[in-house]
Amino acid sequence: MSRNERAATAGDRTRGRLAVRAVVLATVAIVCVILPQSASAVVATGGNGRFVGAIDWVVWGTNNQTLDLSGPITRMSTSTYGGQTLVVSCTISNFARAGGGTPTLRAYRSGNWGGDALDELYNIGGEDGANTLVNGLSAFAQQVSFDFACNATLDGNPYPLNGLVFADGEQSTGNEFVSGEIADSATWRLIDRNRDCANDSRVLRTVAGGTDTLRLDNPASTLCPTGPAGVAFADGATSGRITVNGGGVSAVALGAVLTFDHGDAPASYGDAVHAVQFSFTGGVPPVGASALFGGNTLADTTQPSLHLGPSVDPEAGTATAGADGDDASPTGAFGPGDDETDDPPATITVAAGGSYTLPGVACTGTGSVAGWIDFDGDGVFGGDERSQTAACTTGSVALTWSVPADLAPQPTSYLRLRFARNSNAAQIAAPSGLALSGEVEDHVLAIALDPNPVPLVDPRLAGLVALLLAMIGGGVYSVRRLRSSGQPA
Ligand SMILES: [Ca+2]
Ligand SMILES: [Ca+2]
Ligand SMILES: [Ca+2]
Ligand SMILES: [Ca+2]
Repeated sequence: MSRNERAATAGDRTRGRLAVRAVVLATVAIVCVILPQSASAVVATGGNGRFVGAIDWVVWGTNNQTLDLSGPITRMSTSTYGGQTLVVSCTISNFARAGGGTPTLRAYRSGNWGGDALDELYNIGGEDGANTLVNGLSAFAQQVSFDFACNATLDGNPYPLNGLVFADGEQSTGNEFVSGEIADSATWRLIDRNRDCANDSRVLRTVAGGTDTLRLDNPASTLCPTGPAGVAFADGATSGRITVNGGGVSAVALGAVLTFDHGDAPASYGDAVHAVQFSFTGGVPPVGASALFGGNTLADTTQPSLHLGPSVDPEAGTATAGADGDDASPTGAFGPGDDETDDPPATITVAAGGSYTLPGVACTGTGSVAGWIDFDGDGVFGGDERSQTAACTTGSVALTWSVPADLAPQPTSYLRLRFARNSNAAQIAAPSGLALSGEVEDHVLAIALDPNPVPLVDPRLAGLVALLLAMIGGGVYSVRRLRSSGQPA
């Protein structure tokens, strides 16, 4: 081939590759437009926020990705709890730019700007440049408004979301702000905030025309090297309208609070999961202008109505040999880290065919309690290792087991306790799986063999035995009488 032919062939190959690439890109683009993007739930794994691990942040794209605002954008996050699939779906739509013109929104990674505070509170991989959590929606040098609406389903059935998280994802200064407008039947609560100097920013709350609008801004530009910035919760609202005003860049972040309690016995015992829905109290900013730090307090959580022991706390689930992963979780906004303080005896002494009763299992709320003990030490809670179902009416219950014949004394075994609303009692028939209320607690214990077991006698048999003994006793008495009277026995 001549140099020219080679060049022509190489050019054809390049054009061919480009054509194929264009078709692939067009196909990907079409798929992205047609299908709502679905991905695993994204929660922060680091940061000093009060709800790290509990907020499912909506990820709108890769960092700085420009979003196609020609139609609604839906993002779905999927997580699995006890074999059931929870899908949180959020849609933004009806985009408008103040003053006319084409609105532009980009996915934003808090930390792109060194003054951002959200990445100090909630991040993956670290703060600032190390953060890989892209949970913001940013506008640059324009004011963009849009509707948002979120819902959740569990295995296809509606799952209640109590509200949505709304956060300042960048650092607001001058005319910059993020605002959220919800129905005034719902309640704005401040749940988190961050700054690294004394300077304060502003919270502006406006209630008018059936709506309640919260705006986070900093018109005096009293900035810290980081922040100040706030995080709020739209309590009772899962839809509304957001406005992001960027002088330079400004960003908002949205998320849902998902809280579940998991067992912490070794994984072989199965994943016992309970949905624990906390409510918030307090933290409502005053109507009008107030200082984010100086004029406000943060909301507190309220314990769910059902829990074992003093409290329940949510966590991702930490199976450990000591069944203490939950016990060791740090104290936070959901209460004490160790919510499993009512330990069973270190050693229980039992005999095969006997019974064992664990008294004083503390429970708050009205519901059903059941327990499992791995009596045979096979690493599984068998059907014959379950106690009865005890009715809790707030206080405590006693759980009783019939000890299986294949009892194996052992230094390390496990107790699992599950508690659920009576309407969810069927969900604690098994030692694993999801229950929509209550709590699971796992504890370690040793099983010792009782050398002198009290024989278990069926009450009906006991009556028969007493009768037989009476008859035998009567016979001996008659023989003695006959002997003492000199008559032949
Ligand atoms: Ca827990
Ligand atoms: Ca535990
Ligand atoms: Ca507890
Ligand atoms: Ca077992």
